[in-house]
Amino acid sequence: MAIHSFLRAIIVGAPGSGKGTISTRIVKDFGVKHLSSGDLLRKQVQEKTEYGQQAKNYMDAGKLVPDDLMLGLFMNELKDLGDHSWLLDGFPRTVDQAVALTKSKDIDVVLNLRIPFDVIIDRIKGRWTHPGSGRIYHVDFNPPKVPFKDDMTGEPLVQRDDDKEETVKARLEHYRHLTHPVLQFFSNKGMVEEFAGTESNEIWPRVHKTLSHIVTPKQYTHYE
Ligand code: G5P
Ligand code: MG
Repeated sequence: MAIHSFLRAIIVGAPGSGKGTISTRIVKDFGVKHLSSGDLLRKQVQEKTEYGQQAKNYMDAGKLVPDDLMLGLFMNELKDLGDHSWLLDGFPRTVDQAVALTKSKDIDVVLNLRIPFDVIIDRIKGRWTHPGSGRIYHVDFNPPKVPFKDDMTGEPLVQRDDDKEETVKARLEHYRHLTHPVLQFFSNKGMVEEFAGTESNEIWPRVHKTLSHIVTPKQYTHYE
């Protein structure tokens, strides 16, 4: 694949597969703009906007937010990306979303994280997030410097409302039924790169190598 001047990528994977974790590393090494649909929705919920109030019930039940609502919110954000490298995390999640996206944007690669479901349940139990920035921690894997406080701001960390075990199971079911066809959609176009494993630290160098064939990294960071 030829080296491009900027990167247009999508990261896909089940809830808790490490999309946010790997995205943070891609942002750092490749200087891309990261657009997370979940972070965008949680911001709307926090700010009690019309979008947020409609989306919250679906999110708390572990269901996908309806396409018309999601497209209204996300496609608007996409307009501002211009000629910048970008990475979409959590979008598209249905075939209708994928069709709408590919009508307006070219995509270089779809990164698919394949993590066993039993590993995921354990990970989500230990996740804490900083609501203001979306920064993610884990009690063992990636603990904050001060327990339950964000490293950058010192503000309290919270557990996501949709991280209760029953809700996580519902999210995994919806993933199986609705998002799998999205992968098929992109596979048919030859765009999907698969990353199977149980550890983000082991997957990350492979993701880095794949992306380095598309764009030149801004910096090289090595993770143990
Ligand atoms: P989100 O916000 O997109 P999900 O469900 O797709 O949510 P989630 O939960 O954010 O995905 P992730 O980003 O894939 O998971 O995973 P992560 O946060 O990086 O890692 C999970 C935890 O494991 C963290 O604590 C991390 O530190 C830890 N971890 C990572 N790697 C390792 C490791 O190697 N070892 C260990 N021990 N730990 C590790 O969507 C939320 C909701 O928004 C709506 C839906 O309602 C959805 O349910 N939504 C949409 N609805 C419709 N259409 C869309 N496009 C939508 N997008 C969002
Ligand atoms: Mg995430």
